[in-house]
Amino acid sequence: MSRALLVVDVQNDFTEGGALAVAGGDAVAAAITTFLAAHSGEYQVIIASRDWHDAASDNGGHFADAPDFVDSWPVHCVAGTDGAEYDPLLVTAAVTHHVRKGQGKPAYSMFEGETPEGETVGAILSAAGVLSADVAGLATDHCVRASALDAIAHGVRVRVLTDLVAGVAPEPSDAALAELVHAGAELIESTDA
Ligand code: VGL
Ligand code: ZN
Repeated sequence: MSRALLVVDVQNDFTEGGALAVAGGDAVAAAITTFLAAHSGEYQVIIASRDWHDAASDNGGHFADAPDFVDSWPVHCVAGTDGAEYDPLLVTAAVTHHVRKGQGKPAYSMFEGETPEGETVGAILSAAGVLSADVAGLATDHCVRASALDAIAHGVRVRVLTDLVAGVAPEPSDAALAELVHAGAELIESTDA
């Protein structure tokens, strides 16, 4: 049975000091690196995504001067900028597929993105015969939520590694985890993975 690890948006703009910093983002980046050092061999596919928005565009209303932090946001993860790069605390050597999403439009799920070769996450999982996926990254209440829901919809068994995610806001993050459980995901600590 093939397994996948989905590493969502561990980028400079979502970690401490970034344009849309998530509290605990640096710690999540470092903890995913530690987890990968011990467990990368257990995954046939390791997909990392990056939010990758257009410069000089509001990206379909995703950027706003007065953001509501629900549907609109300060400028973040502009393609080619340092903010869009992986946080250096995340060691990406074991990543098998790099996906970008959000060019010119909001795209919370990594399933909306594609590799430089144009492969989607769904196609990668199907081609590898992946039946189960573990999910980690940022932010719990937005891109982790959307990516995990899409993984469930794709038909794979999903586990959220709860110590390897962090959210923008506590209540929506708790609600997102509850929603994922309702949708069929399992919540586990990475030490139990
Ligand atoms: C994200 C807000 C805006 C995320 C992306 O990666 O969770 N959040 N764009
Ligand atoms: Zn974004």
